[in-house]
Amino acid sequence: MSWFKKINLHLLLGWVRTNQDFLIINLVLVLKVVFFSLAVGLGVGTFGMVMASAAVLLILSCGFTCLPYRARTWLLLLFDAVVSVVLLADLLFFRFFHSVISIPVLFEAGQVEGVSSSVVNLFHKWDFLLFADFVVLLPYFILLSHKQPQPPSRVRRRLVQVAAILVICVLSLSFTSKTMAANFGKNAYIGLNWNNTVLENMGILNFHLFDLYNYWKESHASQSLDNDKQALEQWMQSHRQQGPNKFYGLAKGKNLIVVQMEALQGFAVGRSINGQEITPNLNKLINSSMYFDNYFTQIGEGNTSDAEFMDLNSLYPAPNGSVYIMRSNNTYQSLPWVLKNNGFTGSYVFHGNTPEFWNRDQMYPKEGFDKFYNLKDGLKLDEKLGMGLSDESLFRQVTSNLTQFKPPFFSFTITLSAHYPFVLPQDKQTLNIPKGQYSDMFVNYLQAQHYADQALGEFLDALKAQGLLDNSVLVVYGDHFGTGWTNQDIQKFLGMDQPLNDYTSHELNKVPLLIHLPGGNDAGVNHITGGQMDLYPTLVNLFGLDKKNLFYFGRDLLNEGDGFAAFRVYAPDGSFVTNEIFYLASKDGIFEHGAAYDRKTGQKVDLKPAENGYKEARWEVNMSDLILETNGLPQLIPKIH
Ligand code: GP9
Ligand code: MN
Repeated sequence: MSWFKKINLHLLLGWVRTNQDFLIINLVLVLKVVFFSLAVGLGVGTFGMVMASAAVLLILSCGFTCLPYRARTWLLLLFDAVVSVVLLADLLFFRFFHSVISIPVLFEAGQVEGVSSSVVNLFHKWDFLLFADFVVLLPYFILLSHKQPQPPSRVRRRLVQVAAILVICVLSLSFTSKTMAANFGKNAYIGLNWNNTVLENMGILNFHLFDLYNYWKESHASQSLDNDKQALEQWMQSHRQQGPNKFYGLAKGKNLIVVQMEALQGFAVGRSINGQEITPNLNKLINSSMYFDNYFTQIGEGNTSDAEFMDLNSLYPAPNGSVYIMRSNNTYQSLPWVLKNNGFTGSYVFHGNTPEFWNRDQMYPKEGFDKFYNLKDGLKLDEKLGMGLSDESLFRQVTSNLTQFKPPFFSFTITLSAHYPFVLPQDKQTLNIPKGQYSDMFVNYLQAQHYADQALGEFLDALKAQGLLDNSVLVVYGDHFGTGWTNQDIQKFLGMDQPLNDYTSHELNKVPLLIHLPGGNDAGVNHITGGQMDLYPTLVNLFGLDKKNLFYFGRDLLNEGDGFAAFRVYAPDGSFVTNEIFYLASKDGIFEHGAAYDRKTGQKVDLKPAENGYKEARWEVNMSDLILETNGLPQLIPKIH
């Protein structure tokens, strides 16, 4: 007990009393970090996570204790407010994207305005707890700062105390990160957006520090394609040879009309509710189209813009953030460029929103579009729905422009009315669904898709009436899944006898893809597995375009046998699907910790057959990242557009 006696208990209590504001704030913030962890479904967190979070909070705030009492009280409250706002922002972001905010995403803060109605819907009632402490702490701290005008200890002593706190906390943090590295290897610190290791073991605040450090390191590293250029060239050479070139050049000379439908998820297609078809027009179109029912969305955090980017370039979305925003200065060999090199007269893109959204006004010229019809230029906002122009009006205005273009042209239309939170005015909700059958969000989603389908039907009629359908290849696909409803909604709607699990919920990330050829030729259902990366090479083959000067990661769906789609962001890097198996990688980046499922039985199977696919998926996304980071396409394609 002698060591204990040496500590002057009285002194310690005195220190606690004079520093109670500092201790209370940090205790409250640690509780908030635990609240965050619970709210995003990671549980209360490990002991290490709580300690590491406390350590980083103490490091960031201990300097305040050197200041005069009144200043430090207010600064501590401000510190509490800032951390609470960060946690709330992370929480809302997580509910939408299933990941926390990373530095690249901050470049996209401008998008928040456009989706503000979506943001409001992301709040849960318990979120107010993140700010509830201010009700008590604000009056208490004001009182305290009046009662204790100056801290008793001298400046030198206070500095020693701060130094002691810093040393203890830094030691504890390095211990936790060493333990983590020993358990998970250096993988723990890479791919932070899909890799939960830091988040789970060190907490959200340390995650942000690591992310900041990674960002700083990457922006100072001189990345180069040199080491991988040869491997990429060789890979592409054999990749180009794949398949027997079936349907090659079938669409030569025709127009290409592509429609990307907002949040159109596969499960809505071909289904009815209370005897009413949800997408009757699409269902009819399927009968006269090549229909791909195993086509997956492969988007990352760039949502709609990622779907566009893959469709037009066959490069993967960025590991975080949106390529449209972060890589709009690169040179691309996008579909409009390739079509132009092959005799197309022009490429036109239509979207009923402001041109800045997703940085489209910067990106479209880079992708080779000749004109972007948007709310500031070319489109009239004569009927507003949700975020912008109604789909019906958009299609009307698209049609009147298409009739003016000289064939063969490429037109690309991106719909908007079925955007989250899917709320349409009463007169546009034409499905009869009694209240209480499903959650409001799910009902609104079905109504919105039904409305978008009706608008598409009007567009099809107009195309037919103008004779355009006979001279064009029409492509329709969904950009990504919808969100916001409950798993019970889906289970009930699809008549599933089991609740959704990790695997079955990923199977739901299918979106429809239809390719309609003039006269409804070669129609039929094609079960090949693929994803949005594959549209570009499929069209390149159909239109008989010259592949020599192209670099793409996707596969031609009309000539590929096995089927393959790799995922990121919504499943950890390395996840992929083929005709037979679905491999879901683990969030710690270790192959053996992932799970492979037989797609026929839904049962977990041996991992061995997934190994090659895993390696391929990791290689492809890493190489795609490298190409984007180094603006590498001009090096791989000598005569780029
Ligand atoms: C915005 C629209 C919606 O213009 O494309 O984008 P999302 O929020 O789905 O990415
Ligand atoms: Mn979208």
